[in-house]
Amino acid sequence: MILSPNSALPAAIAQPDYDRERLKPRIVHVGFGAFFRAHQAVYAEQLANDHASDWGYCVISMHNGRQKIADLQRQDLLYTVAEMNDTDWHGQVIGVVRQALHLQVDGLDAVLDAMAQPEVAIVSLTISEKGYCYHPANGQLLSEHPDIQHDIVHPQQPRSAPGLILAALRLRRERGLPAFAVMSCDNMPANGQMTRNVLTQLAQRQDNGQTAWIAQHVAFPSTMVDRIVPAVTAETQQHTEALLGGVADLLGVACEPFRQWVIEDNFPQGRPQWEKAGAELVSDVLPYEEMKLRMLNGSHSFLAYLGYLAGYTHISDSMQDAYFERAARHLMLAEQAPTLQVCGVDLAQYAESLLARYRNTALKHRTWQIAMDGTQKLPQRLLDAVRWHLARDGNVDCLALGVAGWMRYVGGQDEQGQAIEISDPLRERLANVVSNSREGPERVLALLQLDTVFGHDLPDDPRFVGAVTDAYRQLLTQGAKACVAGLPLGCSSPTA
Ligand code: CS2
Repeated sequence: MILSPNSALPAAIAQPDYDRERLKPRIVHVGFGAFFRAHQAVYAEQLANDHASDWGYCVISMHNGRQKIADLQRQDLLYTVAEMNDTDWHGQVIGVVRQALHLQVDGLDAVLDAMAQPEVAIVSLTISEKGYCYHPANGQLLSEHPDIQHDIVHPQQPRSAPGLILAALRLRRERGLPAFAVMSCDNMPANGQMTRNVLTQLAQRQDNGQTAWIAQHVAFPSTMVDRIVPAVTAETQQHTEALLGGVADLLGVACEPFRQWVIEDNFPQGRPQWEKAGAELVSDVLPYEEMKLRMLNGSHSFLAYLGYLAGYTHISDSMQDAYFERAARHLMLAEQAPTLQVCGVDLAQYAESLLARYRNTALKHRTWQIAMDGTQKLPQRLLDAVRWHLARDGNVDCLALGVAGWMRYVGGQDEQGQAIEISDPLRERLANVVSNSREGPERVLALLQLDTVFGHDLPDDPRFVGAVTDAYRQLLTQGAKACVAGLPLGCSSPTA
């Protein structure tokens, strides 16, 4: 039996306590992944339950996730979110999705029509870094991306998410409707500004007179989103089924109890009252985004690469190693925190709260999962802070070891000589660089030539190149565990 509105669920499971018919799909969300289900949808659910909000969602998947959309439809657009800590799980059924479409199944016209409904005020996105088709090192449109090349020539048949949004905006304009706000909920600094850059540059290349209209009418609020939502496993599904008293949920997600959302308050066509569900609406999100990207995501990536190489399957496993915990704390406080400008946050306390979240053994957050897409993640997670320190002649030991860990990881073989399955949009390019360079410093130099990751400045900086090469050499000779244990962590760091 699968989840439906008539399922008899245990009393402990919270269920929609509002008339779902009353909700309108006023937000179209592109990217119906686990993160959206466990984050933004949960805020909307709280608003519908406790504050009579009528803000519902239309969710769209573009390429992957056919089965997910079909499953969602089978479950009358319901699914469960389970919050887990070391001792228990707490489940809640989410009912705010009112419509679900798949670009390849339902077709472009249906998708564009949903995005061009008068009540749509916001299009939000969780398409991961690579979905924006941007250049991670400089934040501009990656015009050589094959989907962008396609969308430049065929604006009416978009393949990329930026192309889809432009086509929907064009349709709204033709129908005489107001624009919608475009809200990125992915982990990049200034994600609103970046989304604006990408859309505007693609519109310019398409050359159909949309650029000025976009500049005038489309808002691109930035956001900082935070909740650890590991990929769903068979174990999660079984656990969810037990929680639901034997009812199966094909879309259940499980996550940590913590959630945070900081949103730039810039929604000309209106927005839900997210603040009533605990979100922070601010005028400038960047300091929060940088804090989260560098302290949380930066240490996550560090733990992912070094932890994977050291044989730790999950982040919580790496936290059992006192040297890994010490290194993560040092990275956060000595190498990332000084680079931040956020006010009114106790960063030492923030670091401790992150480490406590990482220790949650129920999460089973795989280092391999976080290690994915490193070419899209390194710039904002580690390299921005590297640049900050280089400009001040500061110490980058941990940051350099994190970068070297990534290089060793994309080499494709772990410390036992077993193959590593690399998942990255530049996978082939990485494999090429690896097979055409000799193991050791030569490989470091070859990987540093990836300009969408390192830009042109870092490969030219002897201090950075030296630090990464040293760390890489040590990784080869001593292994990840010993390198992390041997980090010289006493050094003082400059302050802003
Ligand atoms: C993680 C993030 O997979 C990753 O790269 O670092 O998904 C992280 O769990 C979230 O950003 C937490 O909010």
